[in-house]
Amino acid sequence: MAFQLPPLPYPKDALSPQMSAETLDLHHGKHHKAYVDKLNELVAGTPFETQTLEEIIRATAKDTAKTPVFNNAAQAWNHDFFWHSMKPKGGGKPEGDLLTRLDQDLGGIDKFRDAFKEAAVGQFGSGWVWITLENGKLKIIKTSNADNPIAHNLTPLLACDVWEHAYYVDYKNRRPDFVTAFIDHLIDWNFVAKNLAQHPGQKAA
Ligand code: MN3
Repeated sequence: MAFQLPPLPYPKDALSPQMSAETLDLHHGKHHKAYVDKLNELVAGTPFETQTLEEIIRATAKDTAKTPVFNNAAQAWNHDFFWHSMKPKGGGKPEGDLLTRLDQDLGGIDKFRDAFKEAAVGQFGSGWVWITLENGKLKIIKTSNADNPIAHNLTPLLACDVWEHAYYVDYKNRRPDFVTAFIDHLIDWNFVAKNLAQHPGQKAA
């Protein structure tokens, strides 16, 4: 059973004007699809064919002979996670346990905004910015190219794609404006809370 391109969790025009239908058409329909198609090509007839994306990512993360498989499996996973990190009329502030954790671990929503933006702008070239869970604490990290938290045994909670293809149609070279719009209008904090709740063993005491 070949890997499939998962559908977007909302209509293509649902994130407009912060992320246009044109961007989603290209980013999901062309870029994300290309990673899935390439992965299928690379794993055909190998044991990876029957594994999950997460299993492939863990198995190939440190194997330089398998870099193309890692890159395409990770990008296939990263993009699906990114689509679910956003929702129409998202942004604002999280609630409940997640808000407490954000206050404790990241110094509150304003400090989070600054640190997340700094990480996004500071990522040289292509990559991703994440909220992860590390040793029971929320943490902001950035990764290059296809690299992701799963490859480092961290738990991803939120992803923002900062490859140029994520924002060039709507923001040209203005990555900071894209990331500000992502934080203020697109983040689905319920998705973050749901991911956090799946790791109760890592909750703060
Ligand atoms: Mn992308």
